[in-house]
Amino acid sequence: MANTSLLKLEGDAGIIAASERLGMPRREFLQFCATVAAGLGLPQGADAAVAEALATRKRPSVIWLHFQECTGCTESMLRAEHPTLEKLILDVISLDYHETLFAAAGHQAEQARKTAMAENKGRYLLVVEGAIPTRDGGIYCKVGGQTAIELTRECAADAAAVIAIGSCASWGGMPATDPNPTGASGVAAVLGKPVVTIPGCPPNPYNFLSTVVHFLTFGSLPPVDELGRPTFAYSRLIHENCERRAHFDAGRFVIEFGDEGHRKGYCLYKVGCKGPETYANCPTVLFGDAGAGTWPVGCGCPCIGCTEQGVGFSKPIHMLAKVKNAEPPQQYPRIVEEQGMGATLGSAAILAAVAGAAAGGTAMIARNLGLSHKAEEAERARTAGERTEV
Ligand code: FSX
Ligand code: SF4
Ligand code: F3S
Repeated sequence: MANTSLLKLEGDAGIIAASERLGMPRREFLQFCATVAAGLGLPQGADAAVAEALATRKRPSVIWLHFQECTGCTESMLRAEHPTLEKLILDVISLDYHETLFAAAGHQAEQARKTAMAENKGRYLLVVEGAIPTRDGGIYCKVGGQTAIELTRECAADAAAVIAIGSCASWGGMPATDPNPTGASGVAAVLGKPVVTIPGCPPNPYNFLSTVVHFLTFGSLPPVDELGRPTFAYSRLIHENCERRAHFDAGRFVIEFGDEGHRKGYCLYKVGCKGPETYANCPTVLFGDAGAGTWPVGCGCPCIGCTEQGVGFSKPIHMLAKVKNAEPPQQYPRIVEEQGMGATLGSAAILAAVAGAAAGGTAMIARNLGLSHKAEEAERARTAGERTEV
C-alpha cells in the first residue's frame, strides 16, 4: 500500500522548490523523507510531516564547537554520498559557527559565534564535537583564549538543545583512555545535566541528520536512553542485526586474521568483535552509502565497540565480548524476492508504525526502498531502449 499523504505532496510547490534547492529529483527527496521517518521509528504519515518541515521550516541556527578530537565526526558528515548528505545537512541547518568549515578566522569567527548566539537566543542548537579536558582548570584546550569548559558553558546557557556528537563528546572517548592525563570528559559531565549524545568514532552522519530532522519537524529532540542516545539508533545490539550472525549461531568463527574462515566471511567474535555488547545501528544504516558491507564488520574488521562507553577504547581489542543477548536476530533476509523489489513507497513508515522503534528492520526496508526505486528506473530505461530499437 502506498503512503497516499506522501504521494500527494509530489506536486506541492514547497516540495518542488525544496527538491530543486537540494538538486534532488522530487521522488528522491520524498523517498529520503520516508527513509528518515522510518529510521526514526515514526508512525504512518509522519514522513509527510518530515517532508513539509524540511521544505518550509526556518533552518535552526547551529553553533558547532570543536575540542579534543580528530575532526572525524565532521569529516564523516561531509564524506557521505547519497543523497548528498552534506548538502542535506547544510540545507537543514544554518551552520553559523564551525571552526573547520568556517572561512572566517580569529576575532571575526568569534564575533560570528556571539552574533549568532545573540540573534537566536534560546533557539539555537549547540553541537559539541570532541572531549572536554577538565584537569588543571581545563587549560589543555583553549579556543580564542577561553577554555573548552568555559566555552561549553557559555554556549549551552542560551541553547534550545545540546547535542554531543561522537564518542569523545559523549563520554570522553579516545582522549579519555586510561590514564586520561587531561581529565577528558563528556559534555553532560561538564554541564552537570543530560544532553543528547550521538556516540561513534566517528558516528554515523544519518543519526545526526535524523536527530536534527526530528527537532525541525516536532520542535523537540527524539527519545533517548539513559546515556542520552536516541533510541531510534542505539536500542539494538550490533550482534542482533549483523550479517555474520548466522555464522555465530552455527559456530563458524574466524580464528586468526586471514585464515579460511576470515576469507569466507565467518563471525569475528573470537577475534574480539564487540558487537554482542555494543548498541548501534551500524549493520542496518551503514556508512557513506557506498554499497553493501560498508561498516567495520562488513569489511572483515571486528567491531571495537566505538559507540559504547566502557567497551570502545577501554576493553582490549582481542578480548572476547560479553554476549548480552543470545536471542535470534530481529529479522531475516527475504529468501524469495530479490532484494530491493519488495518495498513500496511509504511502506517503510507503515512498518515503522507496526514495529515501533525496531530501528534495524525499518532502516533496512527503508534502504531497500531506495534500491527498489532504482531497480524500477533501470527496468523502465531498459524497456524504453528495447522499444526504441524495435
Ligand atoms: Fe572523537 Fe570526532 Fe572519534 Fe574523531 O572529532 S569520536 S576522535 S572519530 O571525530 O570526536
Ligand atoms: Fe557479527 Fe560480531 Fe556478532 Fe559475529 S560477534 S555475529 S561478527 S556482531
Ligand atoms: Fe563502531 Fe562497532 Fe559500529 S566499531 S562503527 S560500533 S561496528
